[in-house]
Amino acid sequence: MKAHVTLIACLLIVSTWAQANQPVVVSTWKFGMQANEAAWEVLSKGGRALDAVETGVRVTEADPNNASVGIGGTPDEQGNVTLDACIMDETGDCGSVAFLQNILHPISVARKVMEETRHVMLVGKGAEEFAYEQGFEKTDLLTAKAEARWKKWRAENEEGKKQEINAENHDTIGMIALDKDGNLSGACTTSGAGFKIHGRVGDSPIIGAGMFVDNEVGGAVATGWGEAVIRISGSHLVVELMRQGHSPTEACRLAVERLISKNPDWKDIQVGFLALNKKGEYGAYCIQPGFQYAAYDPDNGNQLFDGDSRLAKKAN
Ligand code: SD4
Repeated sequence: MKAHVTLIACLLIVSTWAQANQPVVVSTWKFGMQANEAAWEVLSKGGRALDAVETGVRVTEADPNNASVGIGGTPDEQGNVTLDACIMDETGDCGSVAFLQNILHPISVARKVMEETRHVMLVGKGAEEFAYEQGFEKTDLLTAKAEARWKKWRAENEEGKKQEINAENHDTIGMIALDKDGNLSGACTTSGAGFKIHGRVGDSPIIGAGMFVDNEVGGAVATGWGEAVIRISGSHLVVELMRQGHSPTEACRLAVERLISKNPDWKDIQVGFLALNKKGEYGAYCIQPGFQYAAYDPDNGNQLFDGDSRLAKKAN
């Protein structure tokens, strides 16, 4: 009997080891390294994935030198910084804000929408008023550097000219975390496409497009030209592909192939997907070379990776 109990205990320990690489946090772009450090502070103390992703992306939102997230973000064609963000937890609960102005941490407003209202998404003036009601302060998000970029752009471009997503213009932070209890959450926050039409909203605050989490399967985030991501419900597609048994990298690759099939202008745009599954495995795939992501896990620490890309692999 005693031997029996010992055997069961050993099996349980081994199966826990084999179960998952956790906690883990992954996020988009090089600045994801810094955001991961903040998220790891939460995860390594046994904290919840939801708290980790909110804490992590707030670092990027507060960085005035990041030209595509939070303060210092590139304005729209009229010179307004307008922000989009969303958050999702392990129960499938989610919150989102879009076209939000004058608020430093849209991700935290999105979390308040999730936790304090019966809605999922608030936009524009309504979202801003809600933020003030929740105690957020009014902040001028247009830095001198961003204003100078806008003035230069205005001098060089006709109004309404299509803005290409290029190396300087795609810095959204998307983050997915798996905590020690095996629960997943995700966050995504951005100032969107630089010099966009006033009122334009991209994929980043759209649950299922810019970010999606299913606690049974995994989570995914998108970065790049949001219009193309919305057309295929990109992050939801990546999660569904993982549900079908594909690895995170393969799921991201198949989603990029789907996106290519629906967007004839795909060679002119950049889109990248990043995914983390329930086992703690992660991977990414993008159209153009150059997309990087950061991953922090207990075995390897915080590392920066180059996402595989379609145009690096095939000469079309
Ligand atoms: C958007 N997807 O608003 C965002 C922009 C972005 O990396 O990801 N930049 O379309």
